[in-house]
Amino acid sequence: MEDTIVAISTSLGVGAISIIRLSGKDAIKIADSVFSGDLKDKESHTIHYGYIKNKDEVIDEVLVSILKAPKTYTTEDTVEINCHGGISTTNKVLELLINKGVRLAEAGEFTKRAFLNGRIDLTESEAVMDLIESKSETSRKMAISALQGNTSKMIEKFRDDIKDLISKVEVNIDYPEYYDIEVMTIESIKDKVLELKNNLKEIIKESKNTKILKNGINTLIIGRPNVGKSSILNRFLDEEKAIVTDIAGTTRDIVEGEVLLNNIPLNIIDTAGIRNTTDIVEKKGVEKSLSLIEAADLVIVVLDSSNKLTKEDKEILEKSKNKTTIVVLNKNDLENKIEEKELKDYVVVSTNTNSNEGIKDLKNKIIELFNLEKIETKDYKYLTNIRQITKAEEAYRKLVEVEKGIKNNLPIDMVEIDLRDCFDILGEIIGKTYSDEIIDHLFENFCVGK
Ligand SMILES: Nc1nc2c(ncn2[C@@H]2O[C@H](COP(=O)(O)OP(=O)(O)OP(=O)(O)O)[C@@H](O)[C@H]2O)c(=O)[nH]1
Ligand SMILES: [Mg+2]
Repeated sequence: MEDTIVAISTSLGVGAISIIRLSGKDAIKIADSVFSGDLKDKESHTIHYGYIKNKDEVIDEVLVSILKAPKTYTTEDTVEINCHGGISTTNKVLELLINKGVRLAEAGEFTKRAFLNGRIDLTESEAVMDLIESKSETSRKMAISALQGNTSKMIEKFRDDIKDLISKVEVNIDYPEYYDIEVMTIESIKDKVLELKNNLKEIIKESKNTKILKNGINTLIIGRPNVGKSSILNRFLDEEKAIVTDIAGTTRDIVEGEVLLNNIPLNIIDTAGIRNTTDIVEKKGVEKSLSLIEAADLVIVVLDSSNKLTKEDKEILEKSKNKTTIVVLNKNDLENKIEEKELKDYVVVSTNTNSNEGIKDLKNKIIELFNLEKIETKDYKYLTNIRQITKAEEAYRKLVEVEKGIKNNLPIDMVEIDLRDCFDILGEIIGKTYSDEIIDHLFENFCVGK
């Protein structure tokens, strides 16, 4: 981390201001070399007005912030240049700085430096990206909670408890001659292991649920042609997003839309109607519709209630049976031909997209099925991504081993090995132990300039 890096930290497009950020030991010196005034002897956390110049040519009128180590985002000397927004000015200033010898930052490199320099841990680094990407109030709250260190604190508490257990065990290993003390120790740690195991299990379960809160509910609308799938999507979005006609096979490819339901994004996909067809384009659409079932969190199977259930309807219902499914009986303004008992195993909502009838019921059903009502009261102290959850599951399995070891009267030093493994795995969640490969991979998914 010897070199100085630079990147455009705002999104590149037309806007009033763009911010170009430099970090590293030469940040101030290099900014000074293209600035009209003198930046070198200025105090930390001060802002300076002037021009960015390429020799005698004025490139832009700017404000430059000087932030000296260690109280900066990366903990290194940092300079932020507020230049005018827009693509050409911002790029020109960036080009000038690169010509002066700074290196263009990789994706996430500023945050990676903040982590490697010890200012934030791994869950906090991940929270930075979550915060930038959050699309709803709920995901924002989760991200800021993790960024404030709540996830880290929870993991640290686990590690402290396990460290405690390890020290109890170690006392016995140091005095092997007192066998009855070993028995007593095993007795005394047994309850604590069970408690930790149960707590971790609960956290994993809750964290998996909250993943949906963060990423939204992937909702698939599926059904035979002409049953009213696109009409349902349009009513949900309150706009005529998908084309609706009375010709079966109108939707050929997927149409996507997003709405917030109790502050949770509902990512809705309207699909091509399912039927046997020789039309090559439609056939591809049908295959795509079916393939999307697997990745969906919620499948809305739309039926035309004015027609008896067909073989295709039953096939679609069968294909969605392992998913959270709502069956929509659409066109309820027409005479009903589907008997209630045929759908007795399903959550059913009756709708008419012409009058909007039942759309509110459908939304309420989703709120009920995904427990969205109670979400606002959650305390957001959870693991926030799949990496963290996978590690927690590994740690949980180690605690299961510890429990088994105790039950089977294994030598206490064997039990200690599993406890130590558990401690290390929990450390990986917050980045106490890490490999360069994992860290590189993790920050690759960040945006440039953060
Ligand atoms: N009577 C009645 N007609 C409806 C209702 N909903 C949709 N329709 C009509 O049914 C026809 C098909 O609607 P779409 O929304 O295009 O159906 P789809 O399922 O998306 O059809 P494909 O894209 O072809 O698979 C249109 O003529 C709509 O006006 C309803 O609740 N009642
Ligand atoms: Mg359609």
